[in-house]
Amino acid sequence: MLNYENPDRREEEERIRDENRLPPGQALTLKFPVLHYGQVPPFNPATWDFRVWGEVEQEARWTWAEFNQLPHTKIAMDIHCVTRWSKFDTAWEGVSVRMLVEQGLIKPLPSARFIMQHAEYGFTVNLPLEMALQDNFLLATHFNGEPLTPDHGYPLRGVVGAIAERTDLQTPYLWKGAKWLRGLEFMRQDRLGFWEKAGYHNKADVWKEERFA
Ligand SMILES: Nc1nc2c(c(=O)[nH]1)N[C@H]1C(S)=C(S)[C@@H](COP(=O)(O)O)O[C@H]1N2
Ligand SMILES: [Mo]
Repeated sequence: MLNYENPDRREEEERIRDENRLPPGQALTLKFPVLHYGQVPPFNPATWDFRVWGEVEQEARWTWAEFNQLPHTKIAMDIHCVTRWSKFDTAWEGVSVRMLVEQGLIKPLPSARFIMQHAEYGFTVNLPLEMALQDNFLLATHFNGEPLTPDHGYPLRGVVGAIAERTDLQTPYLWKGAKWLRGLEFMRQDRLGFWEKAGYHNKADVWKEERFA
């Protein structure tokens, strides 16, 4: 997958390593590999919705048109895949869960401590609520200024990565963001998502190399 002979790639990797942004066991890629289980789902803007339920004061349901009216934000992140590729300075745009909470659009109950991302075809990913509220977790609609491509999660995906110089944030591997996301369930107790049940590490910290359980 990675072209180790590409001099640009090697040079870039050295620069990034010098900046202490290359986690252990990772290699820089200039490409954007596609990884998922199963098929790329179709998208119908007339029937698509995004739901919020569980440990919240009030359940929410937004149509695609409504979702696009929510406040959007942009962040740049380094993303790290458990299969050992990392991609640096990727630009994302979308909706921040923290902002939804701050603006009262989602009101988690005090009992809410974890979230489950629910995607098409029953795919799931769990995260501590604390991490979903960090600046480095986004419900993303755009990558590098363009709508997501179908194989990267169009129209909406969770995405999580490292923000350079924000050493205060925990950074999990990229699988902790679900492509083709359709909802968030707020939970009292943790439950394992799809890859976590398959043996991936529940915490998935890239700096601790928490790849597999
Ligand atoms: N719906 C869905 N989302 C998913 C997955 C999946 O199998 N299904 N795989 C995860 C994994 S293992 C990775 S590494 C990233 C890959 O994202 P990318 O294809 O945009 O590189 O998506 C994550 N999100
Ligand atoms: Mo992955």
